[in-house]
Amino acid sequence: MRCFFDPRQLEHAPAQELHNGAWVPYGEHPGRPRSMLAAIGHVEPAHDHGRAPLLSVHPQPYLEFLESAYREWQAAGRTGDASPYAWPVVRRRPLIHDRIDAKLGLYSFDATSPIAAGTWDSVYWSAQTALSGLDAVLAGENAAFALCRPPGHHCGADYLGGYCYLNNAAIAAETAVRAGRRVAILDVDYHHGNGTQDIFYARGDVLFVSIHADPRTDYPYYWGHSDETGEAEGEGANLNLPLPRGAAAADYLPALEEALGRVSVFGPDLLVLSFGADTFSGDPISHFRLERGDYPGLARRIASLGVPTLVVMEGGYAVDALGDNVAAFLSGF
Ligand code: OKP
Ligand code: ZN
Repeated sequence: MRCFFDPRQLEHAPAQELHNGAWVPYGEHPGRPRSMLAAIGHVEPAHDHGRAPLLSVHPQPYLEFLESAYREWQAAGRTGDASPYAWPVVRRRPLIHDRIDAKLGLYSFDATSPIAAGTWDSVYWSAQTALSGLDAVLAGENAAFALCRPPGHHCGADYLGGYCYLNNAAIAAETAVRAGRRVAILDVDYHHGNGTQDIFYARGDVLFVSIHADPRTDYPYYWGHSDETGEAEGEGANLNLPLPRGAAAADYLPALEEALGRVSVFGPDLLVLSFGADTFSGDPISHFRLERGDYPGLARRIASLGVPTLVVMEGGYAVDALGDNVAAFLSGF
């Protein structure tokens, strides 16, 4: 399978201060792509598609914020990485904000995603990697793998969060729609893809289906519940299939059958698969029990739809096992 990755995606490397004052890499770090690169072997660099496809999902002021946030944080005399800490939740109203601290809260929904010196370059090239994988599928490949990192499925059109800054899967999906394809998105990361859901929630022309840990117990808590079915034109084009903690392959497979059934009825000619390997039993922040040996079969079942598929990388934090788990999954295509 053709695989895509750009070395600039390694530059995003926020640090996290522990209670004892020590600094460690935070949860989503460059060791993740390194593990996948070691297992996959051959990757092709991304082509630069410019900003237009990013702007098809994300508004210009949000992109300007992402690109300048670290610089503005430093210019304000702050040290370390820029990270939101105050949000306009109570009696919010539209205001013009100049202060970087205020902008961070305006353009985020949580505090898990710091902006460091290399963040903009990494997220820009992560999106370009998704677009480069899409080119391969549009050109006739049955499947391609976009080794996107940082991931994207938690961020919405104008907010970051959950280690995500640009929604790579949504950018690829929207670009495919504009190329005339009928697009379904299937999200099999452990966590609900709340950002992708939000971007397409009122759209009937793009199907979003997600299998994930029940948000009553797991991040992102406020989205991913089974009664979220879409709105307006998009009513019925959103399907959430939450599973309880502890779910193993025998529990996962029926949900996958239901998800694929819905995808089949929708009748896409292109599938964007948001793939997270954090469904693995050994994942340090997740609680499903899929094993490496389960991944090829899951992938084969998805591939059996016969729909050209762009696999977009999302989460997966058991770093030592990550590359081999991803390679196992890709071997099923
Ligand atoms: C991103 B993706 C850990 C809290 C982590 C954020 C999880 C983001 C997951 N102490 N909360 O969906 O894999
Ligand atoms: Zn995840």
